[in-house]
Amino acid sequence: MSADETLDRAYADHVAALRTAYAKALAAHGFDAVVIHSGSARKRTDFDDQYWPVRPVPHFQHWAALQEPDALLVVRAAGVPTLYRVTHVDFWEHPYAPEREHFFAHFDVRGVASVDAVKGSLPAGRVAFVGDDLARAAQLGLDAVNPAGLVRDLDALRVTKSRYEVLCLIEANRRAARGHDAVLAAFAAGEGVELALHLAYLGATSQDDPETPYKNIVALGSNAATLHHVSYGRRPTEPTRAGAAESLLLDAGATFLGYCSDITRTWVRGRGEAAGVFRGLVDAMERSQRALCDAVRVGDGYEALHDRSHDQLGALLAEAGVVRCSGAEAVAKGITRRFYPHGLGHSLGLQCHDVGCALTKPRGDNPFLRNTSRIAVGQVFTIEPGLYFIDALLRPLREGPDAGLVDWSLVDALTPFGGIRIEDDLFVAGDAPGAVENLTRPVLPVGGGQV
Ligand SMILES: [Mn+2]
Repeated sequence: MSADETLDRAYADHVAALRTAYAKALAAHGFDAVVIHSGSARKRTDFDDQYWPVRPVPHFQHWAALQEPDALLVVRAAGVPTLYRVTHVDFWEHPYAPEREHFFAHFDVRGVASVDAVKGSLPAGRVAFVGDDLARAAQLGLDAVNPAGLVRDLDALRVTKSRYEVLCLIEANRRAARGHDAVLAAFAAGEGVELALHLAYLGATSQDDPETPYKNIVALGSNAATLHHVSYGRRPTEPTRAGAAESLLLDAGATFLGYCSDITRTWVRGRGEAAGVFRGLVDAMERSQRALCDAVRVGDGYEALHDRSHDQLGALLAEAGVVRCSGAEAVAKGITRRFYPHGLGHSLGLQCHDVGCALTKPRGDNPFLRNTSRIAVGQVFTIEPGLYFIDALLRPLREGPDAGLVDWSLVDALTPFGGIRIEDDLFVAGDAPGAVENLTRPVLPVGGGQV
């Protein structure tokens, strides 16, 4: 079977399962049908006439890989769903053509002149509206807008991924890998302008900036200490100009049929004492990240894995001499949380931070953890431990009673390198220990290191 046939068949199973699951959810909440609106273009500001490209609502994309405003999918308790597409007569612009057309055959597709034209064709009975343009719900005369119970059940369907969705996530990883390879090559060749690296990534992945799953994080040197560094430098950095050692943190993904990849790599070029220590830390973080990926077990809490990432970071900081206490003490005193403030990872799918894995709050000392679920077959999530030299977070430690537990001259020497994050996307394919598939490493084998 060709890859295209495999994807088509997997989609047929995906949509059949969705129809069954939607019928159940509709019945559970007393609805006869649901209208899912793809979305509307949003204005960049109220004071001009420019719009952002539409990013379809995920419930819509769960069915149809169609990046088109004002498409309406009507799903009833039984029968083939109806897909209404507004046939725009617009000589200013028109929407993206879908990358693949495999989904059309699974819907009763109808062209309409406007959203208003759908109103008379809505199913009888109680009809819910799911979407983010509430004006459209009003236009259609629907007042059950994003009903909480129904939306919760529909979101739950996105937590475990179908074979089709995993194939899309694999392709999204493959595309992102091309970008990471291109940026690494440019960095290795001496490129020291963040904007140039960002544009190289877009070019290699054939993505326009608004199409990426999230804004690329392209950080040279100390900018890596800004966790979401997206204000790219437009001139060569100081170390590049001086021919000194430099680090690069690239956190960037790609989309395929609406599904996202989310990958981070950290590199260092050049030599010198501090660069050597930093490289050693990158290598240690790489080993730690791989060990965490290997430790994923069905039935365990993800938060326990996050705690384990702090234990490993504590050991690693002690080993490198960054802390002058045991790793366990560094964790117990909250020191590792000053070097690694974010969570170990998050659910991934149609949204970069996908739904369903953060239904309960994390413990108070893990405020930014976005996955508190029990690890289950079918989940896709990231594993992305980090280590950073963030002045604002380290200052209270430096000025507090535990200051003596840190080698500050070493911290100061490492601060120009910003930080380290290594991130892969994992699919829990089965409940045996070896049944967790890393979707990233087959296409991007190394997490970082010296170039
Ligand atoms: Mn991530």
